Amino acid sequence: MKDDTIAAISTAHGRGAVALIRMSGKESLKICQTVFKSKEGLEERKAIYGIVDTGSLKDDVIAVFYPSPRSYTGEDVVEIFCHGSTVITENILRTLIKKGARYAQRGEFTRRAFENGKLTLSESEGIIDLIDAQSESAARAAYNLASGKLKEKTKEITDAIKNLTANLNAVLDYPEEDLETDGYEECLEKCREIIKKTERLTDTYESGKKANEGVCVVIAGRPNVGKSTLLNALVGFERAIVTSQAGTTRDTVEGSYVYGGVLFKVTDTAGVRDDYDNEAERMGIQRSFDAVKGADIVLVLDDLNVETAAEKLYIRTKCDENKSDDGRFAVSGKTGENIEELKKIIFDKVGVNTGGEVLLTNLRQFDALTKCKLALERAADGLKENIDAELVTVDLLEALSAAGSVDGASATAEVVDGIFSRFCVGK
Ligand SMILES: Nc1nc2c(ncn2[C@@H]2O[C@H](COP(=O)(O)OP(=O)(O)OP(=O)(O)O)[C@@H](O)[C@H]2O)c(=O)[nH]1
Ligand SMILES: [Mg+2]
Repeated sequence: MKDDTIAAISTAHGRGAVALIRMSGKESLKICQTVFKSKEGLEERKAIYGIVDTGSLKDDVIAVFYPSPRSYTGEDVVEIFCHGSTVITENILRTLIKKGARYAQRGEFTRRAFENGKLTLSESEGIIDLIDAQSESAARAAYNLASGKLKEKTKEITDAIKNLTANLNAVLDYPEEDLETDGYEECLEKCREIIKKTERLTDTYESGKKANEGVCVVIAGRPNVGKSTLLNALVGFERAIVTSQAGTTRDTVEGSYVYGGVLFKVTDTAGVRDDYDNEAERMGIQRSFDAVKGADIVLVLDDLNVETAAEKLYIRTKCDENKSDDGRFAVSGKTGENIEELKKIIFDKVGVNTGGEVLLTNLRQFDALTKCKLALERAADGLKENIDAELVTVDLLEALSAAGSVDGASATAEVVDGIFSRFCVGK
C-alpha cells in the first residue's frame, strides 16, 4: 500500500448534473471529514447525504466511504458526488489537496488497484478500453477483458504449463523408473494441447483488433469517379470537398460510421493518375498508395490496379446515371442508392466477431501469447526428439513467463507504465 492519499475529479471536465471526486489512500476518510458534514457519520459502503463546506463554498453532496480492502483500489476510498460545475469540483478538489491529498496522475487509481491485486493487467486494459469504446463491439470486447475472461483463459494456459513442467521434472527425478519414453510421449501430447489452446486465443486477435479499434476502409480509384461523394454518403455529412474537377482531393480525408455495432474508419484518397498537376497532387497520390496498404478493406471504384493484402471490393459508382451493369456492386453517393447495402456487404466481408467470446484486442496481448506459443512449439520439438528434459524445461519456463505477462505476473515495469499512461486522470 502506498503512503500518500490521491485525489481527482473522476467525471468528464465540464458542466454536468453531478460530478464525482474520488480519493484513495490511508488518509482519505480523515481528509474527507475536514470538509464533509452530515447528521450520520460516514459508514462502510453507504451513500450519506451531507454538506461540503470548503470555507469559500458550500454544496449539498452524497459521500460514500469504501474501507480497505473492499474498494476499487483496495485502499480506503471516499467518493464525493457534488453538483457538476467546474467551479465546485475544482474548489473541493483544491481543498482536499490543501488538507493533505495529492493530485492523482493518469490511471493512478487503477494502477493502485493493479498493484494491490484487485485487478490484473488485462482487466486494467479492459477498463481503459471500456472508457475509450467508440462502438458496441469495442465495449463488449472491453467488458470481456475487464471482467476477467482473458485472465481465466491465460490462467488455464499457465496452470497447464506448470503441470507439464512438474510432470517433466518427475521424469527427470526418477529416470531409473523407465518413465522416460512414456513420460515424454504423454508430455508431448499435453504440450500440443496447450499449443492449441494458445492458438485459439491468438487467432482471435484479427477480429478483436477490428472490434476494438474499428475497421479501416479505404476508398481508392481514379480522379472524379466519385470517391469523396461516396465518403460523404457513408459518413452521413459533407466531410470532403466535391467538385466536378478531376484532382479535387489532394490529401487523405478521414471519417467514420458505425454499422452492426462496429466502428468503420473510412479514408478517402486522392485520385490516382499519371498526369498529375503538381507536386502536391503527386504527394497526395503517394498517400493514396500508403493508405491502401494499411487498409482492412479497399473499395476500388474503377479498374485501378491496387496493390494490397487487404480485402478488395470493386464498386461501380454513379449508378443513378451510369446504368451499364458490369457485374460490380453499384452505388450512388449522390442519391444514396445502395449505400446501406454497401455497408452490409463491407460488414459481412470483414467478418468482425461481435459475439460474447473473449478476444485479444491489442498487440501486447497478441505478442505475449505468440511468444508463449513459439516457446511451446520449441518444447514440443524437443520432446519429440527426446532431448534433455532440462532443455525442454527452459522453453517451458519461457512460455510460462510470456503467458504470465498478459496479466502482469511477469510484465516489465515499462509495459505496465505504458498501459496506465493511456488512462485519464481520475480513473
Ligand atoms: N450523378 C452522380 N454524380 C456523382 C456521383 N458521385 C459523384 N458524382 C459527381 O462526380 C464528380 C466528382 O465527384 P467526387 O466525389 O469529387 O469524385 P472523386 O473521385 O472524389 O474525385 P477526385 O477527388 O478528383 O479524385 C462531382 O461532380 C460529383 O457531383 C453519383 O453518385 N452520381
Ligand atoms: Mg475526391
